[in-house]
This record gives sequence, structure tokens and C-alpha cells, in this order.
Amino acid sequence: MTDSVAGGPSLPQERRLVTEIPGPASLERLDRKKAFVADGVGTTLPVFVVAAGGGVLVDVDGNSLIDLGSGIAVTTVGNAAPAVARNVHAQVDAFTHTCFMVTPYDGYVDVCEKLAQLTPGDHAKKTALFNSGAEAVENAVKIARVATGRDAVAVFDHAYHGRTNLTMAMTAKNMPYKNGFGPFAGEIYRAPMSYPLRDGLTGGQAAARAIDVLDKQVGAQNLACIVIEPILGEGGFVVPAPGFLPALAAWAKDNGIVFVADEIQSGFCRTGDWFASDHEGVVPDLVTAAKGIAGGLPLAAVTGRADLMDSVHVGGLGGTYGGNPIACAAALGAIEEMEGGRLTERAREIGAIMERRLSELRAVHDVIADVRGRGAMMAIELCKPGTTEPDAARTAAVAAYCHKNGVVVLTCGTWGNVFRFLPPLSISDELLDEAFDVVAEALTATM
Ligand code: PLZ
Repeated sequence: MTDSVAGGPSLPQERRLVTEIPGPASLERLDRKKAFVADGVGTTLPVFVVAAGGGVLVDVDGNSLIDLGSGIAVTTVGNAAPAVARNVHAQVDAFTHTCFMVTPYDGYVDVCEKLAQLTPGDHAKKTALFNSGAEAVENAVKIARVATGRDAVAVFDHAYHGRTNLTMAMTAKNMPYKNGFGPFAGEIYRAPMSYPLRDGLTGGQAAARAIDVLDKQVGAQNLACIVIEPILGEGGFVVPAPGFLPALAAWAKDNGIVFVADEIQSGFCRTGDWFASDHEGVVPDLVTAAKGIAGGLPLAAVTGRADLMDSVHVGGLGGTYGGNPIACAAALGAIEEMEGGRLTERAREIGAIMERRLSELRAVHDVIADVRGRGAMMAIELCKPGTTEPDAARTAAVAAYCHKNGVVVLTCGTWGNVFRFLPPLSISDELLDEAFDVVAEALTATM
């Protein structure tokens, strides 16, 4: 065991490599991981972390790495962010759990009130809290089914919604999420997503194509809900063509289908708006949120039209830990950081820097087929030059170079050929620039 080291924004904001990555102390721990942790739980970059904050992760060997992943879009306000840490400490000292379904407490209701204000639309809204993103998605489907009396659920190509049985069925990619884990839940239907690089369609055309599939293969009258990520997360940070989401939302509305925006990865300031749906003025019936909501503590939510939320019988929604008081205290701290730190604006600034750096790289590296994203949710897709044939091998090589050189980068996409850049919004411009210098070196070194 390692003694804890103070993290948060006061950590030196620097990339500092004192050993190979991973270093000897991490390698020793990797042996213990191998002995005691199930192999099915993989690791992208096996350095063992002892402290983190601002824009860095510090490992057990004393290396300080630049974080462009935020623990998969979670530490949007930064790691050990001051208001999160303060609220968590206070809550731990007061009480750690009662189970909201047994005896309630303010933090849960406070988070629900905040979500009613922050999610798109000014209609009457209610919320139920859960532990993980997958659990939120499952509950959104449960609510939509009860509210409509229908069974069918529409999802999209490249979608990621989780690893539980229902959400595995909703997730598109077989390896590693689904392989061998069937049989999957029924009544899940997949429609084509708007993917501008690959289909060249306008938003309206792509929506018409998806609607035609759903109308002919399922029937609008059988659909309880459409569940969609407004910007794809694991599926490749694909931003649908303008007009795609509004057209789908309008069709859902006309046909009594609940429109669910899965904002688990794209929500909470990541894209430069509170939610990605805001960008095109889409007002979903239900929104699922998790990840960035609570600065690293496990919390998830379904927020939506009060009439839909209240269609479920009393006792029909819940779970032992859903809306745990410590997680709620953390969420209130994270929201305080977002509001006080004007983090939607910061996400846009970070997005502008990343877009400039990535566009410069695209001009010299013809392996970069696409630069896309919004705010602090940017990506490049790597393809064989002049084609849209995915280049996963080059992507892996560039990632390995970045990792060895102290920059935490994440890949994604159905073909594993997309780099997604999603730094904490607490990162400095200097660190961000340094990280992209390393990405540039990596692209050159792997030519
Ligand atoms: N919906 C849009 O991005 C989680 C998954 C990492 P949980 N994405 C990261 C992995 O390999 O397990 C995610 C998401 C969207 C749902 C989820 C599921 O959220 O909190 O991981 O259950």
C-alpha cells in the first residue's frame, strides 16, 4: 500500500518523467494486479496513480503525466477539485448512507433540483438517481416503456450505452463489450447513425434514412423510445450532421415516442454547453447523465418530463445506493465548480486550442481523415491516406508513443482508429499545448 499524497490543483502542473513508463514500482504492482484482479478488467496505461489534479496524474514512481482522458470524461472539473473534496469530507463526517428509499436527505433532492434547472428545456422536470451510466440508461428505458405501454427501443450504429444485459444489447460493438455474453435483451432495434465522414449525407437525409428503417422494420407505433448519444462517445466522437438530431426528435414527438438523449459522456460542460443537446436546441423527453456529474464519485441520473417520470408506480424506481449522500455532495461540489469556474466557456476555449492543433496536424499527416468534435470533446480519425479505410495499427502505435512519453490519450471508435481528446477543464493552456506537441511527435515518429 502507498501512503496517500495530496492531489488537486496544487500539484505541480508539469509533465515529468523520472522512469520508463510504466516504471519499476508500477510494474511490481502490475504483477499483483495479475495475481488478484480478473483479467477481464483491462488497463489502458498501467501506471498506478497516487495523486491527480489540474491536468496531471502522478504515479507511484514519481512520474507526472498529462491527462487528456479525464478517466473517460469523468473528472471534468479536475481531479480532487476543491469544492468536490470539501463537500465529500463534510458529508463523510456527517453520515455515509441511509438509503434514500428508507430515510431521505437533502443532498439527493438538491441534485434533482439542480438537474431540473441545468438540463435542456424549461418544462416541469423530475429526476431519479442511480449509480452508473448503464443503470441510468436501463431506467430511462423502463420509464419510457411504462409511460408509453410499448416495448421497442431504437438505438443507433456505433452506440455505446453500457455493459449490463439490457445496455449490452443497446451497445453496438461486439468486441470487447458483448462477445460471448449473450443472449441479449430483446426488442432492441438498430438504425443507421449520421456519420458525415463515412456517409456524406446531410442531417436531414441521414434522419430520413434512420426513420425509414425504424418505420419499416419496427413501426413507429411500437416504439417506446429512441435512445441516442447526441455526440457518440465510445463509438468514435462522431458529431451527427446538423439537423439530424432535431429531425429525429420531431419524428419522435409526432409519434408519441420518448426521445432519450444519452448525455453520459457528452454532458456537464464537456462540449461547451451544459449538455450537447443544447447546441441544436434539442429538448429531449429524458436525459441520462453520469460521469462528469460528480467529479469522480459514482452517480447517475435520469431527468425528464415530470409526466413521464411520474408514470412509474411508487417503488418502481430505486436501488440501495442510488443517490448516495457522498456522491450527491460531490455532485453539488462539481456543479458549484462548473458554475463558478464558467466551465462551459473554458470547454469552448480548450476546444478552440485543440481544433487548431489538430487541424495543423491534419495538414501535414494525411493519415488524419477527420478532425471533429465540440468543445473539450475532440477527436481525429486515422485512415489509410486518401481513403476511409480505418488504420487501427497506426492509432495503436501513436497511442503507445504518447503513453511512453507521459501523455494519457484514449482511443475509441468501432474500428479502434479514433483518438479522443477529453482533458479535464482544469488543465492549463501550457500543458495542453505540451500534450499536443507530444501527439505531433508521435505522429511523426510512427510514419
Ligand atoms: N452511455 C454514452 O459513454 C460509459 C465506458 C467504459 P457506466 N462510457 C465509458 C467502459 O469500457 O466500460 C457510458 C457512455 C454512454 C453509457 C455509459 C455507461 O456508463 O457508468 O460505465 O455504466
